Amino acid sequence: MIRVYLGLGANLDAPLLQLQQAVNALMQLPQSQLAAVSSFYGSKPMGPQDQPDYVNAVAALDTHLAPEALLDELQRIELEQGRQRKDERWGPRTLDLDILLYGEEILATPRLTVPHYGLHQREFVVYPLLELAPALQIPGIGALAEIALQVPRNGLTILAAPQV
Ligand code: A4P
Ligand code: MG
Repeated sequence: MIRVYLGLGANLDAPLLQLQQAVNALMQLPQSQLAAVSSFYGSKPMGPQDQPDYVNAVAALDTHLAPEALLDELQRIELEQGRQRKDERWGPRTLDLDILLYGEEILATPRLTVPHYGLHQREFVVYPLLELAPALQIPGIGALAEIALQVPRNGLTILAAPQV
C-alpha cells in the first residue's frame, strides 16, 4: 500500500456537507483504506475574491491504486457531487479533490503533477497536513514543519470535526 495525501476543498452548495460526503466516498474507494481525515477548516478564497469562503481538509489514504487510476476515481467523485469545470482559474466549486502526495514519488505526466504544485504555499493545505503528519517530508521541497513557518494562517479556522 502507498500512503497518499489528498486535498479536499469546496465553496458552493453547503461546503461542509460536500466535504463530509467526499469523505464518505473516499471510504468506499476500491483497493484503498481511508487512514485519517484532518479537521474541516474555513479558509479565505485564494484567487478571485468575489466567491464564498472555502472549507478545506486533508485526508490520508492507503491505496493500491496507481496514480492515474486514483485520479480517475477522484474525478468521478467530483462529478458525482455536481462539479462543473469552468474556465475561470481558481473559481468556485462544489468539490475539488487534489492528489497532494503519492508516497514519496515525484510525478510529472500530462495529467498529474505530484507533489501538487501549490501545496507548500497554501495555508489551507499546509496546516491540515501538519495536523495529520507533523513529521512529513515533502519530496523535492523539505520538511513540512519548516514550510509551515513561512506560511501565514491568513484567517484559517477550524470549523468542525469530520465523521469517519
Ligand atoms: N492535475 C495535475 N496534477 C494534479 C494533482 N496533483 N491532483 C490535473 C489533481 N489533479 C491534478 O484540475 C485540472 C487538472 O489538473 C486535472 O484534470 C488533472 O489532470 P481541476 O480540478 O479541473 O482544476 P482546478 O482544481 O480548478 O485547477 P487548479 O489549478 O488545480 O486549482 P487549484 O489550484 O486546486 O485551486 N481557495 C481556498 N481557500 N481553498 C481552496 O481549496 N481552491 C482553488 C482551486 C482556488 N482557491 C481556493 C481553493
Ligand atoms: Mg483540482
